[in-house]
Amino acid sequence: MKSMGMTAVGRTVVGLSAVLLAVGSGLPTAAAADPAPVYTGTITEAYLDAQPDQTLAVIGTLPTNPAAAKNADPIGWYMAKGLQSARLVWAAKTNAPFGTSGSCQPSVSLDGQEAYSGPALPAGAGGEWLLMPLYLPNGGTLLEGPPLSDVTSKVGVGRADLALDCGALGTATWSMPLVVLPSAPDDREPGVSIDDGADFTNSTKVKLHLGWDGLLDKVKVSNDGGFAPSRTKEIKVRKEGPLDWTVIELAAERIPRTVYVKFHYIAYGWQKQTYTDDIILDTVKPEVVSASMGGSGAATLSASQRTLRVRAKDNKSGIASMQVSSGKPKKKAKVVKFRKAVKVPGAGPVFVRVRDGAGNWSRWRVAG
Ligand SMILES: [Ca+2]
Ligand SMILES: [Ca+2]
Repeated sequence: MKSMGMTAVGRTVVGLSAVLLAVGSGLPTAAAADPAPVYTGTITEAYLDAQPDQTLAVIGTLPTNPAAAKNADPIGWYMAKGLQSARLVWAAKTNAPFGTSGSCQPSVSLDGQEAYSGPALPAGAGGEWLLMPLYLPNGGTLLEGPPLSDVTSKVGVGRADLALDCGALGTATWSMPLVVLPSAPDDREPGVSIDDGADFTNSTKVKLHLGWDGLLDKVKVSNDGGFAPSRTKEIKVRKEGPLDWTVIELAAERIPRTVYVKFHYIAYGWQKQTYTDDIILDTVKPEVVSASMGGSGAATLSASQRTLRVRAKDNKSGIASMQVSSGKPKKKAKVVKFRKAVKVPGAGPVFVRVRDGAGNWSRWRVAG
């Protein structure tokens, strides 16, 4: 019986590298703003794990020496947004004498709401491990419905409180950060797209659109392929939507700006693979070289229309669109695809400006 317990625990621990030790003496409570895990109880050691899943993980190792806690791996309960069910797997050590039996009552609350109130499970002290069905493949604690779905309906950080009350066999309680991470976008491959795949930008401030396929907890983003510290930032993923990033300003505008990204998954740590994307930075405004008005021709007596002929140039991204405005330059004039010849009213001044592929506008030019 003992070997069965050890095997089950070993599988659990290897599966997700999730080891939590519940020590006899409690640890100092941290400030509520940045919840630190707290463990108390009389169970001498306990494992808490989650079903192997890309959307759910409980991680971390708690040192038995409280002084070392600040150097410990981060401990927390991580779930993806939208998760509808979670199974926790428990195992515990006791110093109760061999043959002591009892039952273990698991309880789970998420952000202060009770999330599990299942039956107590029989357990017995067989050697040092508590033998109980809490770590069997379909055992443990299954959480479904509200309050789990309430908590996972939005991305954010809260608090999870878990307890295992095994009476004479011992008790353990965990209080740990509850982190709901963004779910992996299902329309993106793992990787990065600067400005959602735009070819050009007119600003060094860009948005990084990421795709991934697990519990993405943090990313390293760099403007350097070797991830030199001065060019690299580690960013925790705690919000939905693209990440803000600043590409470097180079003297030579013709070189594309490349961004390098590495992913950190909760269950698997830092990944070796580097994803990259590049974009061309074009901050130079295009120019209207000439704007000339052609008459509508002698045949049109009413002269109700004229033809505006425009020549424009851009250093890099090219001319993409234009505005033509009668009477005075109007920023609200309709933006249309660039054309070299445009019909305009037969009388009055006409202004034109052009926009390049990166979004830079030229100065207005009056047709003459
Ligand atoms: Ca790109
Ligand atoms: Ca340009």
